[in-house]
Amino acid sequence: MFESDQISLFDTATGGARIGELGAAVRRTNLSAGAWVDHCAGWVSGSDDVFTRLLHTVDWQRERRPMYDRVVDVPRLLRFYGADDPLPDPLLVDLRAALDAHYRSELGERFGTVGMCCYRDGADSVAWHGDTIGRGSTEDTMVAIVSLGQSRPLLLRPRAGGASRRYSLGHGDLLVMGGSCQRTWEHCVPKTTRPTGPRISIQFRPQGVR
Ligand SMILES: O=C(O)CCC(=O)C(=O)O
Repeated sequence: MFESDQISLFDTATGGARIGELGAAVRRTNLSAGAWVDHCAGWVSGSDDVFTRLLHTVDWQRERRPMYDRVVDVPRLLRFYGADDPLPDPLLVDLRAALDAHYRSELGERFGTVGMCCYRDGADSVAWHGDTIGRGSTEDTMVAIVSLGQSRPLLLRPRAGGASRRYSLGHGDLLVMGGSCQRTWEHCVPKTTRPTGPRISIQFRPQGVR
């Protein structure tokens, strides 16, 4: 950790949301092939107002993509912010700074971009994939996810085959996929038929990782 980056428990400027300490609160699980996952339940507290604000004020984008012989709706809303783009809430700035303070020495660079997904209900989902459009296809890296709103499971499975793992991501939880995770494992958020409220996933990635 870099001293100048040190951040302890603090109030953000966002209506009482609080970011907890990382460190002992983070539980690391080593997966196979140099992949690992860090999990910190309840890292952010008091974030109901931020969640509601993001849900209603972000200019969420609907995307469509080709699938076989058709073009289909991507089953979630999306918004992407480049490293130099203004972020839609000061909490996101504080989260990125807190992640940098904790992970920068291990990651060797700062988190830059912020991607957000809005899962409106249980019909929204993301299929099995790794973030391999950019450098994650060839380099170890980290993707940090902060989850707000409805709890949804995030599943991970090794590309080489084998048992999957399940993390239930609740309101304010942090999950970081690290090491080779993007190229040796895949992750997904499956659909569910249970009554399910909205969830926002906020993903912090180093520049060039997509
Ligand atoms: O919903 C999540 O937390 C995962 C999002 C994800 O996998 C992605 O956008 O690549």
